[in-house]
Amino acid sequence: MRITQAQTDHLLRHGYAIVPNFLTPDELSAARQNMLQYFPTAEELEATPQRYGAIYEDPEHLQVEFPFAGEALNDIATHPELIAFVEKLLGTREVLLSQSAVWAKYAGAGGDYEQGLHLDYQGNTLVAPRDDGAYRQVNMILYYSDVTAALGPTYVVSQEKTRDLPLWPTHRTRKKSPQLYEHEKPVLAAAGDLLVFSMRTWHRASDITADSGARFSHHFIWRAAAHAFQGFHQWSSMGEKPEMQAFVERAAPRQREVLGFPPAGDAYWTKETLAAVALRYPQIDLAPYRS
Ligand SMILES: O=C(O)CCC(=O)C(=O)O
Repeated sequence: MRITQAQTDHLLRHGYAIVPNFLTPDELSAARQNMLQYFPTAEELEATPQRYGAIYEDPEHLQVEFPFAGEALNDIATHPELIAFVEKLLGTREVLLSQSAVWAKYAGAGGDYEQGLHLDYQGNTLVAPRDDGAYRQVNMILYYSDVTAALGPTYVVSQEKTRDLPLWPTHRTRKKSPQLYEHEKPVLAAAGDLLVFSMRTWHRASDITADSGARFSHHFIWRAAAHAFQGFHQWSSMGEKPEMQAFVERAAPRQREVLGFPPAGDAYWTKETLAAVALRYPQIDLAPYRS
């Protein structure tokens, strides 16, 4: 496993863990290439700002959601190492990708990226987060560029400092909760590093103070399939997108399963459904579902 037991122990104790070099150099390079289908490099933006008016109009919302055009970002979102880690942590094989979005931030584009310390659960569960077993949701940020102190690092607060803090309200200002901010730490990351954290972990994005450069990141949330009171996306709502068509046709069965696609052996698969799904996805290999 690329995420070690020591890193898992750190996550359980502090509510976050940093996994250096989670991605191989080839995976990182493919992810960066894929990002460039959506966003220019910092150099390109600085050299030809006139081409990218939309970036300057709304620099704080340069986010794109799964499914992506291309293969690398989709494959990383459904990476077998991420799936295996979440399965182990939640103690169940029935896990779902709940959210996957890439995000670009640029120095000098006029964006204010500073956030207050917060928890993410308001949009991800109808109740309040639990961190035990399959109730846990797993948040991740995978960095596709180096994140120095000046390039908007994520700040996290160890749960050792916040166990007695009520989970509501989910946002705390520096003015009202200065003691919480005293415990925050920046996650200075190299491209390819992964931050794993919990729905109960106070964290925030910070501003880019560098004069030039870009921060590219990929944000994920995972959950157990059993808990419909949790969840951000129902992936079937993206079923009309050509990117989803391409992904479903090309992906391995396990990659499809973490979107909610029925596994091989599921009672859903009959002669009739096999024929209908083959019509919908002409390129899919349905052999695993036939046996
Ligand atoms: O991008 C980051 O470093 C953190 C983002 C974040 O916490 C959020 O948008 O909720």
